[in-house]
Amino acid sequence: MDQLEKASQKSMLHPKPKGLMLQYGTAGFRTTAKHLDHVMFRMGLLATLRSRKTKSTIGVMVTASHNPEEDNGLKLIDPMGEMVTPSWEGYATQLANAEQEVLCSALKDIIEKETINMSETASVFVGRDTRPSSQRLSQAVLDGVSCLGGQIQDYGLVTTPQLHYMVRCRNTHGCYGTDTLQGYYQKLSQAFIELTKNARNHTDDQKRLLVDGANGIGALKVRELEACLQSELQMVLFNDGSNGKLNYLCGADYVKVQQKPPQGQLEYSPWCERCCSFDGDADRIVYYYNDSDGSFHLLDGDKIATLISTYLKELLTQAGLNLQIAVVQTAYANGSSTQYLEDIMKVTVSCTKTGVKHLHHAAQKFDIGVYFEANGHGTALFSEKAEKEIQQLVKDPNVSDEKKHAAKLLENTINLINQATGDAISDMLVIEAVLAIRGMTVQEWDSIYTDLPNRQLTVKVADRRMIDTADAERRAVTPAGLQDSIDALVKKYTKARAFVRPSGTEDLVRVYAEAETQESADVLAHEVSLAVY
Ligand code: NG1
Ligand code: ZN
Repeated sequence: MDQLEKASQKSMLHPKPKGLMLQYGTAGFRTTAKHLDHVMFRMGLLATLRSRKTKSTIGVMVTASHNPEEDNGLKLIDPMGEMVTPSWEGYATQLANAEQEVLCSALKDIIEKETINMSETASVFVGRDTRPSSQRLSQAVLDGVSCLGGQIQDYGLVTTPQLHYMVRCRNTHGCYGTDTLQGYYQKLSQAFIELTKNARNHTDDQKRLLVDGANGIGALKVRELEACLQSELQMVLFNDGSNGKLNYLCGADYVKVQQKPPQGQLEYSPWCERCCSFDGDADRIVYYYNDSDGSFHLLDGDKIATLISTYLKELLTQAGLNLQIAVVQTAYANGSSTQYLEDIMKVTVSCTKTGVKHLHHAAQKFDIGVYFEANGHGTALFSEKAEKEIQQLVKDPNVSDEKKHAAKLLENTINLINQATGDAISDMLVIEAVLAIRGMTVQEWDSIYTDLPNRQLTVKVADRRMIDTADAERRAVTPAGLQDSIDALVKKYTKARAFVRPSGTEDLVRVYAEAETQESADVLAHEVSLAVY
């Protein structure tokens, strides 16, 4: 196996710090950028093997999303643009942690277990975010791919969801779209312009949206998109990277966790103006506005899921289509959102573990599955059956104008959605289109239901793996007695709920609490975090 020996030799140029152990977690590898060169090279090798195994193009994205600028990370993208399958996450961890002497045999192991034909062609798409370390690290990925003879397409600076989109386009041979940035912008903007033709009172004021680019890749890409939107959306970009640090005091994660506006917002925004924040790789989005009394209102992933699912449900009814629509959430979903969706909207709600791959998988079980994490990462998935029925209705000469109109709206909405993964740009356009079609203000959207006050905290512990959870992470199974303590604390408050879980991306434990008042939620979160020690 010549290629493997060459790869193993080349890997000495990307040395692994002895003893360093990293894990492919919920969002791939993620740690300080200086520890990642060897991981990148090896993931270039692994992506090439995965491509041979699947006979498809595989994606490698270099990013650490909402984490600090000094960090970096990597995600592997499977053929349909989804996160890599779990068994290969295991290989990723093994390969990243193999010491130099055993790297060759670690590669051989994977090839044998997966019966990979090394003479197959291989193709890998690579993308990166704007972190200073990303260019160097993505070069290490490219080295890995070329070392095993894989073909490379280096997209350079792209958002994470743009790379997912490219992979899906390539592997569906153009049925999903064209695998270029221009193809992406054209697909989305055409659908958006078609949809906003149905807008009510679409004045310039209503077309205005403030966009916090988190000083990252999303800001660059919003600028590129702008030219295609024919002024149907007038974005005022701030935190565009010109004088701020990536994710620092800005971006979707900051706004969601701190429950306050990002730095810079007030300079641009009059009271009540609609604003949104992307995260550092533009796969998350949250909306917000400041009230005339100065209070801050957050519209997070739960509010987004509610807006999108109610809009889709209404269109299905108008179109007379009998398709099952469901919303997939995690334990972090605000209790009010779940209650509204189940009791008022009569929509099926399912709860999964944190991490987009779990939500994505659960959403695939329905005709239409809308999934969002509360932090704003999500999208909607349409089954083949759903897409076919909608397309047939659009073409059917014997249906009423009302039904045809609803079917066309559904068809354009499908084209506007990035079904490969959650996508801040695509989600933003969907939300803007829905608000425009319904003639709805951000305040009206916000008033659909009222969030229960909530608080998220983190706790540093010696070993976060001592906490094991069940029931979609809503209950702690170990250590013994912890869940009983949480239950006893929760009982003290009205409409309260709390849970703890080990983070899948950082070395800490996360605590979540919600209750009838902000004070109760804050105290409960604090009390629960003390119970974790
Ligand atoms: P962890 O660190 O496992 O909580 C965080 C987010 C997830 C997901 C991943 C990947 C929260 C509470 N957790 O995971 O939802 O987005 O990062 O980015 O927001
Ligand atoms: Zn992200």
